[in-house]
Amino acid sequence: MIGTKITRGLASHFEEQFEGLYKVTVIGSTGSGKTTLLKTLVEFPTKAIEQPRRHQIEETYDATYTLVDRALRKKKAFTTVSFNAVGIIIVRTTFNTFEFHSMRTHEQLYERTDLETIWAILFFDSAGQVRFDFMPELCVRGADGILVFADGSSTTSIERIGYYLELVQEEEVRAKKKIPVCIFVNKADLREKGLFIGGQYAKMIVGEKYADCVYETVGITGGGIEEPIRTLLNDLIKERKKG
Ligand SMILES: Nc1nc2c(ncn2[C@@H]2O[C@H](COP(=O)(O)OP(=O)(O)OP(=O)(O)O)[C@@H](O)[C@H]2O)c(=O)[nH]1
Ligand SMILES: [Mg+2]
Repeated sequence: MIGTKITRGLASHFEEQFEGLYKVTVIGSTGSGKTTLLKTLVEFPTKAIEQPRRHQIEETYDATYTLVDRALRKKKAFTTVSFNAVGIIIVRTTFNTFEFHSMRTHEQLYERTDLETIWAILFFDSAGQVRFDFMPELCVRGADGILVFADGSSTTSIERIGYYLELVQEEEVRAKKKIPVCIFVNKADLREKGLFIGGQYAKMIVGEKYADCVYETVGITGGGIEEPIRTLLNDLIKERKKG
């Protein structure tokens, strides 16, 4: 099992504080910013699973990919062509601040006395292109929590949230448990350029059941994620205690 040595280490050093290992799956249409946002949390290698993005080809074959931000089209960008398991240790300190650490650096935490709660999260970053639709389907299996991304500058990407939520609901039925979800309507920085459609439209699409799970985020800086991450982490603990 991935991370077993690390989780054992954390459990033995932090008997009270360590809440265990959780699988959090990250799904959403291509170009919505899944990999970008995860990279603001910790550094991780992507060379083997990212390939150069071919904007024009994706726009032809992927209805959710309509790049309105011209600056992005010129930029050298990548797309995930597999899934990437990224291990992140998230800690809440006694000052109620959050920190993100790569699992590789777990030993550096052992000296710390200011850690109140510790989660080991295995984020499954999946490929968003429609030709890889089997990937999110596989990755939601056994997930403890799910992050659904949409490109907030694309109506088709926002509308596709509904498809991903169906996968979540199917998995809830299969696993016979509730799976906490956060919906990130990403690229909120594009509001300045008048290109951001916004969370309100997403709330309408997802309906009452999920409206409170919708957040506007900025993937390139990690902006807007603190509140949803806090909520998700607490919900993960709650759901595990129930099960
Ligand atoms: N303006 C802006 N651009 C963003 C933001 N987040 C991501 N991007 C850009 O959007 C592009 C796609 O981001 P990725 O992180 O590769 O998207 P992805 O969801 O991982 O896409 P796939 O791997 O194809 O499923 C990149 O060029 C990012 O720099 C954001 O918050 N604002
Ligand atoms: Mg990606």
